[in-house]
Amino acid sequence: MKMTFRWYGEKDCIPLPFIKQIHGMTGVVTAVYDVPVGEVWPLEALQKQKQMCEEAGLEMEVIESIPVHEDIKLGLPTRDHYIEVYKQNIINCGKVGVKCVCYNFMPVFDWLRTNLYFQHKDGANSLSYSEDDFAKLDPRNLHLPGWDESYSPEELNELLDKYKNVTREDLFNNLVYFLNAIMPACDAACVNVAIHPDDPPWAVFGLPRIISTEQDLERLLEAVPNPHNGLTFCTGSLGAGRFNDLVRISERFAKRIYFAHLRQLNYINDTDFYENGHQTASGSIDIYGIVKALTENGFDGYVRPDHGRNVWGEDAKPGYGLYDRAMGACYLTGLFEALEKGDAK
Ligand code: DNO
Repeated sequence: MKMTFRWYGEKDCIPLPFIKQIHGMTGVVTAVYDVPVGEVWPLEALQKQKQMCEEAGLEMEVIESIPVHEDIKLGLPTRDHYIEVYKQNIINCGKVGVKCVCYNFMPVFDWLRTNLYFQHKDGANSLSYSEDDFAKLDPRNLHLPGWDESYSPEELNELLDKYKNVTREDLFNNLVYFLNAIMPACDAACVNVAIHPDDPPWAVFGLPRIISTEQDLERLLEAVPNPHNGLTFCTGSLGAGRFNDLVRISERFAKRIYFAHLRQLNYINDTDFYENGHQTASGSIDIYGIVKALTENGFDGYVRPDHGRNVWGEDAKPGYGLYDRAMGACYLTGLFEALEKGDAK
């Protein structure tokens, strides 16, 4: 296990030396942020990013994410061009020592929450999700909390129209096509790709989602058995679906989980939840059981404390403050140490 911390590059308000001060931290998870989706990340940009990390005593072995162009998800004839670009990005990542690339295959939208500042009784705040609030959103006129509004309303409408006839099956086939096409680059560069599950793990706005359940993960690994094809195990994403047994998923797929995002959720009712500090006692996700299942079943990947709260007056990028993620990292490092040494058996 290697403990890592997400760092949003030079624009992140958290300086690298602060991350280094968290004991047990081996490296950061980052990306090249200023190149549009579907273009090659210049090798120099990756080298510069790596150098900054190394100067702070941190590794840069995980990239989150290289975004997948929508034409690839849609299966359009232009996808082959964007796949070539993706392959080049993997090769460039390999050249600077990256070992794992996280990506997702969610159409149009990435993670979705309805409130970025859910107030806790103790004064902290965190992200939360309410089904009623979600139902009020209009995907064609959207101002989503945390969504970067990277499309103009016209572009968004055009894109949503393109997905009208894309079924779950089509999307899955397009994912398999993409993975089979990039595997030779992964083999050559010694890079694992690790798909991030859907967040939340169900279809939203009528758009299909295909990486939401244990069966979805199994199907994907079977369809593309190359060991460079693996998983990002995000407890906050899969855990939003009460139907997912996260301990079982950890047990079954431990060896193909190359990257674990450990995040705590507190269920309010059958659909709604808020995020919380990482400790098992702080919510509905059995973080201890998950770490135990991972360590006992051959997990040897990267871990990062995922979404934390804003505490101690911090007003950080939602989910990505320093303090609570640092506390989470220390808690998780302790759990892993005990379980890897077998003391907790
Ligand atoms: C949210 C993140 C996601 C994740 C992407 C991976 O906080 O976990 O945005 O980075 O889905 O491609």
